[in-house]
Amino acid sequence: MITAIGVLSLLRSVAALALPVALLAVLAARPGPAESAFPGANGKIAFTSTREGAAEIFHMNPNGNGQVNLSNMAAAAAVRPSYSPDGSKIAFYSNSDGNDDIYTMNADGSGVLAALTSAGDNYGPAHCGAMIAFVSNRDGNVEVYTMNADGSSQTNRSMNAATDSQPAWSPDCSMIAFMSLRDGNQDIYTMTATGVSQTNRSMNAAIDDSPNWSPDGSMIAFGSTRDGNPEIYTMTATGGSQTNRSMNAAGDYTPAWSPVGSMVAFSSTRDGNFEIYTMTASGGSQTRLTTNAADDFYPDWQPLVDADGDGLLPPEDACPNLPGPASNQGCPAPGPPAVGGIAGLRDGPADLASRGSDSTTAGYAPPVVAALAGLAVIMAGAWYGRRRWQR
Ligand SMILES: [Ca+2]
Ligand SMILES: [Ca+2]
Ligand SMILES: [Ca+2]
Ligand SMILES: [Ca+2]
Repeated sequence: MITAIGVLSLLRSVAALALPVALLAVLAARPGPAESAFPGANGKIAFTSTREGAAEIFHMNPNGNGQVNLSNMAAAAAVRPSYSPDGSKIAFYSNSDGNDDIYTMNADGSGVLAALTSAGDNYGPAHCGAMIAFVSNRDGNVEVYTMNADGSSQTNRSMNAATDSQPAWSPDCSMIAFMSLRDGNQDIYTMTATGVSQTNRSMNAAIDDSPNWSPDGSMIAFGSTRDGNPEIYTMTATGGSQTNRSMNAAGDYTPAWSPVGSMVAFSSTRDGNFEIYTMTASGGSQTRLTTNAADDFYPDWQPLVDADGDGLLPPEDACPNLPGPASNQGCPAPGPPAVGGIAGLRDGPADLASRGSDSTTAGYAPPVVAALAGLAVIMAGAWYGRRRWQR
């Protein structure tokens, strides 16, 4: 069941995006987005949408095709996806247990863990693999916290009486950008992962919010109203070269850098309601990806990483994150980089052939074994996906 407090808290988040600029100025200090951009190939774009009633987390291809509800929280809501650096996990927040708490799931929507937080309202997560940054009001005012990915060691890092929210990791997880009201208006700050060296980087009297670090660590994209309406800006990570990139009279919000670094996803109301767009990092080629009368907002871009060094990326690399042969259930042992890999399969013939006599595939023609293994993975995935999505 959703409590009134949970609904209000969630609506407050959604309303902050849907209200006119004047009200946004008042509400933008409330729960907001937190983004993380990590280097890799460009994977899916996850976002929040109200198209099926309560807010849910969807993903889509970077061209807008294949829009799928990943969270399926039924009557509850799931908001603000944040991919882990290897693209395999999504942190989000939900009111499914009555108040806003941080959850994680696999990037395909499976494996939702129990709430990682409990006391207070907890929202705006930013995943960094071993660590998750998030926002909580548990200590009496809004602060940026970090915790381990299993929910342990929840620690207040901002430690300031003003509102501190919207954490975003630097790509090496050593720094956190965030929004704070401590200097009298919303500005972008940076601090170390343990809260040291908190520094105002945007230094502008207008609203500056929703920071998102570029995958090479050199730039921060953010939202600002300094030119009279909400726009997407970029600046260097120390606050230099602050530049309006979206340049559109409508509201433009919540930038999310692509893992390759050349593109930025964002949400905009320019076509009458909240939709997801992409543009180049300098503001070119602004393109709408969603076309739905409901609100589509809070994009985050999935990094695709060759975690085991075999030269293949997910989804072709079906088991990219499992360590050595002993724990590689259902997956071939990691081998040297594949030479001439087969599209759609984890390993190429050269990789399989290099394993020698300890390979369980000895005696079979390598391409046939690889094809059968790939087919089994695809069928298992399809079965699991159908089972989950039909709930
Ligand atoms: Ca605070
Ligand atoms: Ca400001
Ligand atoms: Ca604008
Ligand atoms: Ca829409």
